[in-house]
Amino acid sequence: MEREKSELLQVAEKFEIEGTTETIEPHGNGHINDTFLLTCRLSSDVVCRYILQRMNHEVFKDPKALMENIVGVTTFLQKKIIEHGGDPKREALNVISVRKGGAYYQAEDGTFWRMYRFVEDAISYDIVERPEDFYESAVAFGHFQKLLADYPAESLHESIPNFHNTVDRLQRFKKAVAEDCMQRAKEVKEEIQFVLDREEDCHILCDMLASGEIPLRVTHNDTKLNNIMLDHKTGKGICVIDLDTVMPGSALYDYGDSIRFGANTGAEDERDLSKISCDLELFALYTKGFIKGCGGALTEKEIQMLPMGAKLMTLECGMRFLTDYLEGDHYFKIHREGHNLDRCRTQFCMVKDMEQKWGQMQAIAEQYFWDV
Ligand code: ADP
Ligand code: GN1
Ligand code: MG
Repeated sequence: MEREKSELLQVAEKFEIEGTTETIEPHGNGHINDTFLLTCRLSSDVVCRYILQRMNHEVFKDPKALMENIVGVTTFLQKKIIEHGGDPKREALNVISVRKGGAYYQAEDGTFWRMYRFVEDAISYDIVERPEDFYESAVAFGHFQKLLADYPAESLHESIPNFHNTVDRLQRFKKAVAEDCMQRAKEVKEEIQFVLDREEDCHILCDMLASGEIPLRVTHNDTKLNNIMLDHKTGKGICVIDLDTVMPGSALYDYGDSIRFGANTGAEDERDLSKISCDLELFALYTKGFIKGCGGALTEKEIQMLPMGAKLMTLECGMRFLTDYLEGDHYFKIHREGHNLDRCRTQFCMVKDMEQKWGQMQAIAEQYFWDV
């Protein structure tokens, strides 16, 4: 560990940091990148903190294109935030450049690194502790989408092709079942059948996007609660983080992914499935906040389809966890045997619960449509 720390500090020195490096520790609970919190000392009583990340380049095959997206989006957001009288140093991610130039550093061992200014006096939650936090995250994710409404979408690289193409995800899932390279399919027959029983659902949003029934927008695509920083003092969603997947997508992806994670009464990897359900109060709160944050931009059809967005993002994520389990856990970081299978089961349990509460979920979405 000490050796790793000194190597990490050497990487940190490649970036335009202020002060002298002091400590570096693993940070956060992301499933994809390796994240570290770096503390630098400016004077005896002033420190400056940064986030150093080893980008997962198995997942993001083209780190250069990825960082072009992030620099483009954060620069755009900073300008908008200034126009709105906000603080661009806190309300958007700030990329720290490499001393030799550029937004990322490639080490001799081939790993790719980037650095952000640490958003101070704010917190990201791994579970909803207070309903109002979930509401504020909804307003902020909706607002984020609104701010990016006129971003030149054609300039964005597709950092992960077909990221929320549920039909494509289904094909990849079927391939993993057919290949069964870890010989795990026999243990998860029930879960496999759960997906196959919902094959038709997987087409709904893709078809609507293709026909133009719902619009393609610039979206975040990974809106779980720990990808937003909430201000300590005001409780407001201050800064949307984890911009790796900002790409053209549907508003329903962003809305749905937040419900999947935050309206669940249990953790994403809970083993006791009796703790898993879709909390309709949280569902209603998020719906209200997201519609408000989008500031009138959502179409009637989109609002009508919000419950479907929630169900399909949850089904898709469960299918992704199951695919990774079948393929030998190479995509999502795992911390125990069967971790991806546990995650898959919570998602499917949540889908089942949503199906039972379908009428109520639709009534809630409709109510907020008329309220706005
Ligand atoms: P991953 O893609 O692995 O989820 P994230 O970019 O979401 O990585 O970072 C992981 C965690 O690190 C976040 O959930 C958050 O708690 C923390 N984090 C990331 N960037 C910042 C930042 N600029 N300021 C403060 N905390 C951050
Ligand atoms: C990953 O990066 P992180 O931990 O915020 C994943 C999301 C999943 C989520 C499930 C790039 O999000 O798509 O919904 O795990 N991100 C990527 O928790 O695949
Ligand atoms: Mg994250």
